[in-house]
Amino acid sequence: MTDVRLAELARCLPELRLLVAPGDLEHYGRDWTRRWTPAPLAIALPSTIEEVQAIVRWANEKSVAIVPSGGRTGLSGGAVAAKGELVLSLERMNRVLDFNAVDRTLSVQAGITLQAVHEVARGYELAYPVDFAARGSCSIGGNIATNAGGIRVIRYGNTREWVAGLKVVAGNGELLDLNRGLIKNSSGYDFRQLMIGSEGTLGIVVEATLKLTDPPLPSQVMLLALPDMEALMQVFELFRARLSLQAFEFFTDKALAHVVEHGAQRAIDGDYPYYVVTEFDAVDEQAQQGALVAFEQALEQGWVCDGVIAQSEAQSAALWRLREGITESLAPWRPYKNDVSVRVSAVPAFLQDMQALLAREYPQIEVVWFGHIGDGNLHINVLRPDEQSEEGFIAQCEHVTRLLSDTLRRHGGSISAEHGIGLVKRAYLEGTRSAAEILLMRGVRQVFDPNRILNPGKLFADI
Ligand code: 2HG
Ligand code: ZN
Repeated sequence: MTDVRLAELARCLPELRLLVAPGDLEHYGRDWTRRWTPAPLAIALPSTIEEVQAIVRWANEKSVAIVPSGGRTGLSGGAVAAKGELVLSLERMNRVLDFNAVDRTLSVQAGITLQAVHEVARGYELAYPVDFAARGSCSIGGNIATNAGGIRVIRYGNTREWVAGLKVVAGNGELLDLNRGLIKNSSGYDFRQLMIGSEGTLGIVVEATLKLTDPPLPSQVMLLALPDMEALMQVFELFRARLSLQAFEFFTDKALAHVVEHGAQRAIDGDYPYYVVTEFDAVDEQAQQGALVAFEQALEQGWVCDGVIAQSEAQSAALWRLREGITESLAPWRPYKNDVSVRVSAVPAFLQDMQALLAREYPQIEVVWFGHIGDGNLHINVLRPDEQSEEGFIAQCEHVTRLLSDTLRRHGGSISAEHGIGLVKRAYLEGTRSAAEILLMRGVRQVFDPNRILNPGKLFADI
């Protein structure tokens, strides 16, 4: 270990696991964006809160930046370490600490995966309802840092709704025990909520107390084929009025082509431009009948062209794969991603403007969109043509994102619905947040992390 700063860290914390092998630096220095070349100083894998605190104090003394790291499944560069930072991975802090049956809460260390939380909750005949495709690798700490959303927000809301308490190591090494699982706590500023979505720039989440709820009711999954974009919101309104929706997700024919190419089973014959996967409570025959009636009404109106209802768990999983497998099927292209949102009522007008913008600005480029339309959240994945250079492609996408940011501003939307700002979107923050807000955000950051050692350069340029 040649770096003197690292040698000192190793001396203060002889038990701390530190990695410096090139393969480890590469593995832990990047997230799913794959745009930046990883170049961290080293990787620290603490196993206790005390170790995390000591690392943060050392970083303050030595002016070393820290990149907090969970499952690194992020899509905005929030966990990228490309400038000699110390990656502080919570990977070893992945235990369940406590289940409280009366409070219906589960306390966990930050490095536990979302899937493990689901499984533990299920074991207690309860549910942790935040869910999305990266569940097997993403960590709860990372979910909290980005206020992750996913496929059940329409029913259950974002991560923010499910955090009853947080333990956080602030930028000065102080341990904060925030809200302690209380349901009611009207005692001033709620720092727990401030930490959620702060992308590791205010503190390092080390433990979380999560709220659990009743398991979802028996449900059914339906796939619908739609003739046009207008029909999407009409079907959504009809289904929301008639059924108790757990999810309402959409994707285009282009997304379907990729996911099928990647091994998923096509469930509807014929070519249609838009598809919806929806899941709804179906407790009894009457509820199932209600779904068929809604479907038939949509058919009569010309809002849907075709549809299938899953008849088994395996068929439900196969329909979900058509939606959940999209990101993985596109990964080889390393797409440029936008993750935008508007209020649900603004979706039709926004979509019109957005469609026109993308058609005008990306005439020769494949653009794949899909997302959580019932939450007003759309994912746009832009695929680089083989003949275009990486730099030229990114420059073009950044130009379009600037225009998209203006469009979003006009529609009162957000440049990041659920993936976070990270490095990818920090140049567009002012399209979504006012100058006064950004100034206050910087001020808050200064209070929690006076030496700016926590994830500098993420969320906003660190000046
Ligand atoms: C999803 O909804 C994820 O599947 C990923 O948020 C979105 O890859 C994307 O753009
Ligand atoms: Zn999403």
